[in-house]
Amino acid sequence: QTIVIATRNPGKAKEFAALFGKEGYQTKTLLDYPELPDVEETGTTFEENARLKAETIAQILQQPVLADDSGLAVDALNGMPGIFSARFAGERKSDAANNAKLLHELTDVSDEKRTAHFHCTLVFAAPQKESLVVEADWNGRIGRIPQGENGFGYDPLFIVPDFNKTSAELSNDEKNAISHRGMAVQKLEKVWKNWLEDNQ
Ligand code: ITT
Ligand code: NA
Repeated sequence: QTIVIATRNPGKAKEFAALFGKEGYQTKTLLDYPELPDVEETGTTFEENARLKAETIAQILQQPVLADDSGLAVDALNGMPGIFSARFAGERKSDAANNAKLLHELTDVSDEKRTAHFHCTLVFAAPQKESLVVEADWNGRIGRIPQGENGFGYDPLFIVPDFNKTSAELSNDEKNAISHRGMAVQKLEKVWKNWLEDNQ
């Protein structure tokens, strides 16, 4: 059984491969389908953008497709970068550039006020069906220097309370067991079998 995930983010692709691999599924991503178009994320919410990605690719492939729209919401920045997390420092900028911009914006923000959470919305779409939507958050705070080499995106700056380490210092398994994406996948696995079988 193969799950197609409408992402071109290699960090997400690796996490989904591990999360679904544990359940005995293979995964494919848009990195395996270079001919498919980039879906423009014109939505104003995580759900809208996840729907755009999942539903567009499900229509083209005529099969079920999962998409992830996620991001980091920083309280001292009124929830920014949020849905703009991938492009915080500009289109096609590196994770390092996004992290540098985040640190810059938080220069004068004290330790107690550096709270933040990662958010993940997953949308599972299939032709002729109402999409399935699940979401989860992961609370933490933003450090002052990038630390750790694992993960991707803002992981080197996201300090996980119970570990007192950044999520880039956690092993892949440790991160997947508690992250926004790991929790959203757990929620999805509780409901998707019924949804796939239900010919509404
Ligand atoms: P796709 O749309 O192709 O899936 P993307 O990276 O553009 O890839 P999003 O629009 O959902 O995906 O943006 C998510 C961004 O949020 C991502 O690029 C990171 O900057 C950040 N992010 C999400 N989950 C993260 C995680 O687990 N660790 C670190 N950063 C994360
Ligand atoms: Na994106």
